Amino acid sequence: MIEKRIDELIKILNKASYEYYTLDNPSITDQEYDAYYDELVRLETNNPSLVRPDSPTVRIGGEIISEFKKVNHEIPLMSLGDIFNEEEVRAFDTRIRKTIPKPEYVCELKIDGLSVSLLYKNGKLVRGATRGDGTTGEDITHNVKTIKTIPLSLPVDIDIEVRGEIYMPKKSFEELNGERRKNGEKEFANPRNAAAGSIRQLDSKIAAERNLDAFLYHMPEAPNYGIDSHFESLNYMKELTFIVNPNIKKVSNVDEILEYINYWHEHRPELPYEIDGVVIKVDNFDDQKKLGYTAKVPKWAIAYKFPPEEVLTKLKNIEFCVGRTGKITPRADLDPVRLAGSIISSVTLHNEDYIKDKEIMIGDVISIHKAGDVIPEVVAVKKERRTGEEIPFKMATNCPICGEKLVRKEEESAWYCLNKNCDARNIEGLIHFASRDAMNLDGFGDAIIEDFYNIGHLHRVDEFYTLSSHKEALQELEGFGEKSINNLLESIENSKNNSLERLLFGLGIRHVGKKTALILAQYYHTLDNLMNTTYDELKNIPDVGDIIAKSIVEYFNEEKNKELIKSLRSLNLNFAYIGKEKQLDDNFNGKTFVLTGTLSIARDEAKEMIELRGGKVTSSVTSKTDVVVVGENPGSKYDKAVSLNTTIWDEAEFLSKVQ
Ligand code: 0OW
Repeated sequence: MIEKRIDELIKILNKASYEYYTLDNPSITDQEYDAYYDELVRLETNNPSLVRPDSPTVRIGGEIISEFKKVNHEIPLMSLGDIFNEEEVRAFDTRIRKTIPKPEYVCELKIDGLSVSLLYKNGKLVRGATRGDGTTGEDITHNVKTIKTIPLSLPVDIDIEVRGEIYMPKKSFEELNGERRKNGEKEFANPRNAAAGSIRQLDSKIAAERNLDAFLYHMPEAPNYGIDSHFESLNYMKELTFIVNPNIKKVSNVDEILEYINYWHEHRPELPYEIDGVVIKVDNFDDQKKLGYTAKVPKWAIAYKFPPEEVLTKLKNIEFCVGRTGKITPRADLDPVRLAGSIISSVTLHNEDYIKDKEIMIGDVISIHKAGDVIPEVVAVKKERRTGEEIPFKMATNCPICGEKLVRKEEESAWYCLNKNCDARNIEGLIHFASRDAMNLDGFGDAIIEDFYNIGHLHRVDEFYTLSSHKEALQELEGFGEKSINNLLESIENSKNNSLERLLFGLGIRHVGKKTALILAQYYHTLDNLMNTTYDELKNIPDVGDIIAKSIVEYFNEEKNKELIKSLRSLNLNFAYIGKEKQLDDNFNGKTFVLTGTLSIARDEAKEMIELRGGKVTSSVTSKTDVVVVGENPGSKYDKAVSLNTTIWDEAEFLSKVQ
């Protein structure tokens, strides 16, 4: 009977998949697996009504959802307090011992991915959800099903929720970024961002290709299953065929905790996935209950965060980059080195003073780390490594691209190339116009823009809109097939409908950044109103002021800019503001906000919500900060806010105020 055969095949295949991916110890060969799999596909194709939700054929994805449904977590997903050094580890243990004289601890690696909640009914996976703000997450079931170590069904037909971390293995991350580099797409900064970007795909076929994996580490209702301790719950999850991290250790004193921390700080590079620290938990559930919780985190657990990874490498040379404003930025050319999940081969040296302050010489061995986990930065020069061969740094005197003599504005630290026809400035201007925050011409990598500039098809931003007449040149670009050319031309065509602030920002008017462009677009509504305004009116707009007003009036008085606007108009670009109107709200109006940690909504979205209500978003916490909005894994900004006693909203509170 077909149904019976399908049931048999699903059992065989899911068991084989568990042995292969979770135990790394298959009991049938790949050929046997494929034969069973093909038979199941045939039976399902011929009997669509008999397809089961726990069939391994769902692993390849294919379900496309239109948007993410919200999910309410019955039991909120907690966050963790952070500590950063040995002294704080000892303080944690001392604090615990005040309530629990002889605690047992469990030490776990802190997987650097994104939290997930898995719900099983009658032993079948029914829902996967992101943590969100802890109480409201997003339904990602369609993507969770493509993760091969997450069981589609359990060996027993029970209802249970388990929680853990979805991550992207380092190898998969390297491969994915290699692909994206080849296609001229923006690379992911680190495996966590790559995992978050992958799990938030609407099309599960894409998620299925991303080789995501997971470790489970928490049963929110373990006591209901007759389990008395965290370590026992981990063993129970393993029996249920969940994948639990193999490096979890039970210890009974703080020295063993520190030993575990030091061991994994040293052996972290050998792991096939990124970790950003260690999680320490009191093991016994009665003890956890006695210790209790704060508003956001359990008092019986803590996350020890490793210091930002620092690596040594050689500074081979210093090059000078010319920005679209003509600003010259020295950049260190390094011996490529792996740092926190990516390969670093250059690092900015900001300006001449920065180089002199750090006494950097060409040929030096320097240490670099990732400030804020993403941007590589020079920590120091290893002077003791000097051999005498090093070459003192000399600031360029002429533009490396056009030869123009460089000028340095008084009191400014930067040198500039003021040649308006400098090729580098023009190329950077075109790159800026196409960039994500400006006209967002998708698929236009910097190299392609430079190519087209050099062969003469793209010298001014309006020429983006006549590229379709150079299709043969596009075809010659490597990696540019028919599909990617059409995608590119389509994205250029679509950009004509952008709201005015994108065009204003894209034009690269001096001192008119993304924020100012939005203020001007919301104030004037059309480009013509802006072009016909007066210096006085501009100057009096809040957050515009004298310098920006002068720069705008000068820009629109220049003949070549008038000519450009005329050309863009004839190409039918939208010159009107079509963004969202401001609605001032007392919770936000006139207040300064800082966002920290990972929010379930995009940063830009949260920023726009605040600005549309009259608020301002800045990047660092000061005494002038009115509110700090705290997401998952908040960083030092959260600690600063606590120390300054700044108002703190978690994401739930923020979302309730923007409703
Ligand atoms: N990232 C992790 C991890 C872990 C939770 C449940 C009880 C207290 C927090 O590897 N190994 N264990 C927990 O335990 N949480 C982890 O990650 C959390 C999720 C949200 C903030 C932390 O990253």
